[in-house]
Amino acid sequence: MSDLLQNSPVKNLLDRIAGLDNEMGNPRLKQIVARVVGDLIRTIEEFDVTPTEFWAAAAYLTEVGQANEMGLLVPGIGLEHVLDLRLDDEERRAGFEGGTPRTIEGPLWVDGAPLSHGEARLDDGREQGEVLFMHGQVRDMAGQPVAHAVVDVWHANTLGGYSFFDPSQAPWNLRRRVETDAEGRYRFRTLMPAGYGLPPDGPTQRLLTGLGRHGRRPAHVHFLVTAPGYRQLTTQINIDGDAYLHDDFAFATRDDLIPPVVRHDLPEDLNRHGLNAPYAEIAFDFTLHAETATASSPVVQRQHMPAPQAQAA
Ligand code: MBD
Ligand code: FE
Repeated sequence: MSDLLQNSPVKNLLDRIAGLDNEMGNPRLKQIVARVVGDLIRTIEEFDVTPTEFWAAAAYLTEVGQANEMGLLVPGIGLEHVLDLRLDDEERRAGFEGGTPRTIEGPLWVDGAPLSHGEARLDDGREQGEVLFMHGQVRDMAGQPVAHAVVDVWHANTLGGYSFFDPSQAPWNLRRRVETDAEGRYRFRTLMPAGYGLPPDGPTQRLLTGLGRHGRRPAHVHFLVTAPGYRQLTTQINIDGDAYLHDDFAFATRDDLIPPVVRHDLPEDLNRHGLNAPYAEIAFDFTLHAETATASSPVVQRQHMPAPQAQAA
């Protein structure tokens, strides 16, 4: 315990800082501000943080905001994953066991991707790469197909960049919403993504470098699966075999989210798809929980990083 906080003038100061000595404002905000500012004071004391160090930290947070990297810093310091673990716990307590595991949304989803029925092609044909067919079924916990679920999918290109954030890609490249058919099935053709790396000169990477860490993610595909009457699922699959599979800077890899990648090179398979190079196939089914009247919603409201070209779409 901190000596400074034990002494009553500082304790009194903390109450005044957080407005605990007045009747106005928001009680929950006051409690949380008192805790966070109190913990900061304790940290400053314990590590004898100098004013110069403190102002460097303040300038750092300013830079994170100016670079629009809050959405990278939060997963990088593991907090987005911690929020997932808390949602998991809450669901377990509410009796939701099993189903496809959630994992972090990340900062790069863009609302309103083009909607297709049953199947889609995600890439716009401007890039060369390994063709990937991904398909599966959306089912409920009883194994029954969920027709008309919407599988919103987004992923990086072969260089690890995402449309709207990577100006070299056309709007909506590698982003679609695919509505499941009467059997709950979805299917899409795309290009095998590469892993993502943090902007090397940005503030998030600078912090991680100071921690002796890299800013790499394994190759992955993001999903937001929604269906009326079912709990929304935000998840990802990782590409098996990636060097960073279990070394993700964002801590998002989960055991049930690493489906096998099947490689095809038989001439009849290539012909069937009109391809002249080997391709990859991933089968992955989503299992959703039916929504109940009492459980709290898994839907997370959050701001998204500004997507510079969103208007141009
Ligand atoms: C990504 O593609 C991503 O998924 C996360 C979580 C963070 C940065 C980039
Ligand atoms: Fe991602």
